[in-house]
Amino acid sequence: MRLIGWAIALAAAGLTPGAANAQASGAPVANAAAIAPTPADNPTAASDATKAQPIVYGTVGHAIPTPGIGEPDGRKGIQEQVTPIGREAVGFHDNILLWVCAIISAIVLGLLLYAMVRFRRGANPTPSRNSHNTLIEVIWTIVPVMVLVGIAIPSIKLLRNQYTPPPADVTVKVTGHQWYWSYDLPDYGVSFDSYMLKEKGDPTLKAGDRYRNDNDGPPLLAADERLVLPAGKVVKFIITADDVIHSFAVPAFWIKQDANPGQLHETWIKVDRPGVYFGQCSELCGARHGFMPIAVEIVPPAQFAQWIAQKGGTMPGSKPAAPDSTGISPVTPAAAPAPATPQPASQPSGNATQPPATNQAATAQN
Ligand SMILES: [Cu+2]
Repeated sequence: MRLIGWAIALAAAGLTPGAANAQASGAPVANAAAIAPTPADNPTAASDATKAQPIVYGTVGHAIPTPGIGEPDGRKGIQEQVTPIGREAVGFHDNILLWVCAIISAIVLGLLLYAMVRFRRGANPTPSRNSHNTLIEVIWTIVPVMVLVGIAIPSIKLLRNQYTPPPADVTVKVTGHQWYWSYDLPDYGVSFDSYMLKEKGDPTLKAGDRYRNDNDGPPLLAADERLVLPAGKVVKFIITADDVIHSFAVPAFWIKQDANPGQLHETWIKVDRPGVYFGQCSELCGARHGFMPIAVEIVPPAQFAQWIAQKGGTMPGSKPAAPDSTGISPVTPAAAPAPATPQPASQPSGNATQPPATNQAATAQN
């Protein structure tokens, strides 16, 4: 709901032509009631516009988000965490930091009140003229130092865990652009771009363009292509940008990593709970900074293989150490049941069948 508030604010400020227009024309962007019940009013849209193929909500890449999970829903506090690091960090925040803050505040407030009453002019007409007390000075130096050290130890432990990832099962290269994200899974031969889904009334929508509906996610967070990743696997993100500084942030994963041109930064997640999780670019990167959301869908590994096949990629593990016999082996998306038409057209990159993993294995064997 807060998001919607922002949408209203932005629309009011005329910052987003689409939103502004939608609002002017009485379209529902900013209306809570409109957000919830609207059914899948526009599953497909892109009839003749190239990539067609009807979207079936609830299938891989189009899972329906759970309200309040992986997206803001107006509650105060930190989003429910779904990674080990996120849970550790929230535990640290809730069970240690908040208590330390509360206790210190209470003690200081108590001392202030005590001094105000006990040493008021009426009760204490001739004030003490002492200006030093070694014992008290030692105490008020040592105690804060101990508090800081007490906070620093779990804090540094958390940072260390965050920056020493376990070996990765899946590696994703994330590139920030003005103003969209692109994702590469080099081990699977999959590359694609991900754009925000515009609202229905947006005047910049071209004929046949798909627009957002509630099964895609909340306004400003839903993306046309989600990054689909397997549950229970360690996923390493290698993050960069190709124009200005962006930041790849998904609150439910406890990740926020700057994407700098010319640099590779790294972070990781391991999510056991399948679901859809949203994030946003979190470094002011230009006029449409607010319109480059991140949508990650976590699915069971079998469905991940299916998604890879849909994207025209191959599962590296799908041919167990077969490479030596017939030089050219990467025969197969065999792993995947390949549900509908594999649908190439949509990705520009050279992602057909990709031999590199196999070649490596072959050379390693020779
Ligand atoms: Cu950005």
